[in-house]
Amino acid sequence: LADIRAILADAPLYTPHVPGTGKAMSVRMSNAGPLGWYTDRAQGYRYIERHPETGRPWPAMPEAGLALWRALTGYPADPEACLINYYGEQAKMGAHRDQDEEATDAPIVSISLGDTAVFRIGGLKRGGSTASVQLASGSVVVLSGEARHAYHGVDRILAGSSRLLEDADLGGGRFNLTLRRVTRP
Ligand code: MD3
Ligand code: FE
Repeated sequence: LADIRAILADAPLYTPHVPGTGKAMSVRMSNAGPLGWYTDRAQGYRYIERHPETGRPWPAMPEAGLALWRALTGYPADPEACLINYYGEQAKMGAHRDQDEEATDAPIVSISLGDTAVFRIGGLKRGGSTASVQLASGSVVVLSGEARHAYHGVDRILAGSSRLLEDADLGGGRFNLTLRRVTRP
């Protein structure tokens, strides 16, 4: 959490926008590492090297995240992006697949802090059966193999389920960090 606060002090949370419609997403985001995930109305989903508002390079990838990646994945190269999602009480994320990475063989490591999320995971095609899983504070999930390319989303946040973020300026909510290899090593 201290690492996240230091990152956000340099690279503030921004509001991403859906390509085409320009609708604001309810999740606010920032990144650490050489690349950061970003989307706006005109240019859509992509990885960029600098914060869209400050113009500065993203802050360094947190060492604790790198250590988790190396211990858990066995992947022969380090992650290039640490996407930080912040969910307020009303935020959610619709069903989608993560497909903006060229390294399609690399897993994704997810770290959750703060309020519990009701997460949903399906299969490789939209509209199949799904399972609901709660991601509580401290949950670390490695998405690899077929699951890496499955549809998934966040149905809702269980407001008040964790006290971890409540004394902060954000006043509760949830952080999720995803570590991603973007380019092919
Ligand atoms: C399952 N984030 O940022 S993390 C995302 O809780 C995203 O903020 C969610 O989906 C969150 O793209 C979920 C867990 C996760 C990450 C990637 C996956 C689950 C996944 C990729 C494939 C399948
Ligand atoms: Fe995702």
